[in-house]
Amino acid sequence: MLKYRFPDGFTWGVSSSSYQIEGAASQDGRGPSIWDSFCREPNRIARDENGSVACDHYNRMESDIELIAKTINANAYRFSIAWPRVLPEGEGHVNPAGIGFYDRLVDKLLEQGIKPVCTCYHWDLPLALQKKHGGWQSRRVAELFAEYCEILGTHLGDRVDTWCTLNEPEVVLTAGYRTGVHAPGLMLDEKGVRQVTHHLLLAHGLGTQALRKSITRQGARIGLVHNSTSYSPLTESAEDISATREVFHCENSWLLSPVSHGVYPAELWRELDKNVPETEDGDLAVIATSTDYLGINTYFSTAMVSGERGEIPFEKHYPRTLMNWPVTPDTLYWTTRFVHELYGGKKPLMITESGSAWPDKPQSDNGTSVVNDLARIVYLREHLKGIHRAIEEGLPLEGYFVWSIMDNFEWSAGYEKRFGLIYIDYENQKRIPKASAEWYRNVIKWNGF
Ligand code: GCO
Repeated sequence: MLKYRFPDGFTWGVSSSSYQIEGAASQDGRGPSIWDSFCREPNRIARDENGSVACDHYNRMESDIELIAKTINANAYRFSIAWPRVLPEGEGHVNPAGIGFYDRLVDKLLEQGIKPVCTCYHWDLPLALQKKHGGWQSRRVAELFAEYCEILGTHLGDRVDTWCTLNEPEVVLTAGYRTGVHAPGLMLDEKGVRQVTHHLLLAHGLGTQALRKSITRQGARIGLVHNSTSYSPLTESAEDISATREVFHCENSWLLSPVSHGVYPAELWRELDKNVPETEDGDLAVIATSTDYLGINTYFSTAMVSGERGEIPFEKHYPRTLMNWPVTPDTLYWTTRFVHELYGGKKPLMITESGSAWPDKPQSDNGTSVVNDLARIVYLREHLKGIHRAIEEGLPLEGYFVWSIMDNFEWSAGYEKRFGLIYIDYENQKRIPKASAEWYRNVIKWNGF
């Protein structure tokens, strides 16, 4: 008997991204990305680490997918495609070995009974497009992204179950173009950042249209993956919920209002004054091109109370993960609820990333290496209770993807921050399924816990 039973057909997934796990950075014709270049700049990445080898997944893909099937048996696997592996210059010549790798990956997933969920862009922009056009500062890159999506749809669109156009445009623009802590490491002024946002949103709309016309799989779905800045009411009083919803809208509407409603939020547009982005007629209609679901990535939230804003005293005492993020299990419920109320309409939602980093270390148990990541199990269990509540209340939440399937390159933090259900020993590329993998496999087997 399960205390938390999930609907039949609920999608239990795991997530990863190309630059964080593939390695093989210059193998088989892959062109350089902005992250290959960014990692070579001094003091950008912890311990000057980089993704040139990572988990060597490019050379271990078949055995990795078999391991996912055997140790977790996820229904779905969300991976991303490295644009410069398919188009080394970002445009023009398609690299046969590059698209061939993803062709084999999709076939391997289907052979193992795992639904392929494909993210077209998870931050590894071809360096050639940064040099030639200035990356997402250029409208041309949004158009080239659509051409790239059409190539993906043409080659993989008969088999991929679900497409994600962009992963987290919010993080791309904030970390890549405002604070500069991510590639391409720029610190633009407000108008520059808003123009980058507009081009990313335009890329999502144009990419959706390109996929829609090139994919042939019946019932395949296309959507955006948004990293929500999340808030949870301190109490469930009407006042706290209302105040929290208002802050949630204010912080997420710049991206989600155009995508969902075809308009930039009027108040924020007025506040921006001369810093509003240059747009062309029809842009907002393209950005609002109909999609089939909305993916939400969220890891923690800030507690809010009506009448005041800012840090709640006891928040200092929340347990924190290795990323120093507070453990706030209510996040998934409230984020799902607010996204649905504000932007979702009838659109299905999926939690496309949720997880936690801990100081995982293998121990020997009768000669076998084990990783008892009990904190991750508790994190997953408590957060899934929020998912279950949302579903019980009728919210259209159809899937959950753990970030991440395996430890990987955590961007500017490098490899120290381990998020995986599978431990990676980077000295010898050994894979060790953690206790959380076993726990999650049982959740999937029983469709609940
Ligand atoms: C993100 C990215 C992932 C991160 C993960 C942990 O959401 O920032 O999609 O690539 O590695 O979220 O920070």
